[in-house]
Amino acid sequence: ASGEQTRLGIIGVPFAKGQGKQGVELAPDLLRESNLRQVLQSSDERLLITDYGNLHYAVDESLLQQQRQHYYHIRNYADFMACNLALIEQVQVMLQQNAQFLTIGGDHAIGFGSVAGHLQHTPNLSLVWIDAHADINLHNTSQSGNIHGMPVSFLLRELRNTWQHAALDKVAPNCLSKDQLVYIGLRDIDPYEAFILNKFGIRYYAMDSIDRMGVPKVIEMTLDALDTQNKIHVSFDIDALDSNVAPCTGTAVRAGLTLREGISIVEALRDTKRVQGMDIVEINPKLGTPQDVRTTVDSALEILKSMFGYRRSGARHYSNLDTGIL
Ligand code: Z70
Ligand code: MN
Ligand code: MN
Ligand code: MN
Repeated sequence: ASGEQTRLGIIGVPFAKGQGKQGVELAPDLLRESNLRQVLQSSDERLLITDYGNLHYAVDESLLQQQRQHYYHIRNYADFMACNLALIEQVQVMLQQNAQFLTIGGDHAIGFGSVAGHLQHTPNLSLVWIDAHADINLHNTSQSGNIHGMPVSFLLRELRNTWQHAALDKVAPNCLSKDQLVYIGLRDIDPYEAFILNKFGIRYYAMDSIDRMGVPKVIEMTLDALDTQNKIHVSFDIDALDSNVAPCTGTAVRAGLTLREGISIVEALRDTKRVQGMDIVEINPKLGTPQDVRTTVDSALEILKSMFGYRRSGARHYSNLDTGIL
């Protein structure tokens, strides 16, 4: 292989308490058993992959107290915060040792720690949140009490004051400004989430925008909106994809992105050479048939492969192949 190597760190976060269904915690090991490492490696042999295993965390008394006093009305706040505190540290370690990182969920509650950790290493960051859902509920607007529907509200400068008892200035002082966030793929937005998106003028390309403009235009507008100096974090909820290609997920929503649209979006982001962190979340192998699991994992691997090097148009870095045969 020619050219220099790119270091990629991988962390599994088997966290399932951001929603009600068991099974998402199995996804990191399932992707590993499905040859994630080999798939990525063969997509670009210049990748130097380090797998940091699965994240562990411990819940301490002060978090339980925050939960009892302020956040008893939502589910598993103390576990959520303990896991994300550990992830915030882990992401910073990975970025000290690698050029890029991949966080494998778990449910989307871990999007908070993954992006917050990224922001502590790289304060000037843009976020592309690819999802059927906006995940921007507040503790007092959520209809479900599930924290996987809230992580974005912990990240945005304009909303973090709604988590006044979470000590965010201490655990994650760097936050994201709303004009460095773009959503793609939304089609299931709660009423109060729509109110927030519109009140703050947050950019989102819901499925109707994709139908009207197509992926190339949506990507162009996304990249135009984001600061060209910034690194990019891509948080990919597998439920952004249509349920026929990603059936095994807690809330499969029909009429989503085709696999080709998903790959197109990820390729275009990858081609900016500014993507420094990615999440893949909400894969639940306990839902659906073995064939459904296969389909969902294969779709996830296609998405990850395209993010970390594979080109449908053919690899271009094999100058060592020029050995005189042609
Ligand atoms: C809803 C809530 C959600 C994923 C469901 C749903 C959120 N807005 N996110 N599935 N991945 O409960 O807040
Ligand atoms: Mn670094
Ligand atoms: Mn989500
Ligand atoms: Mn979702």
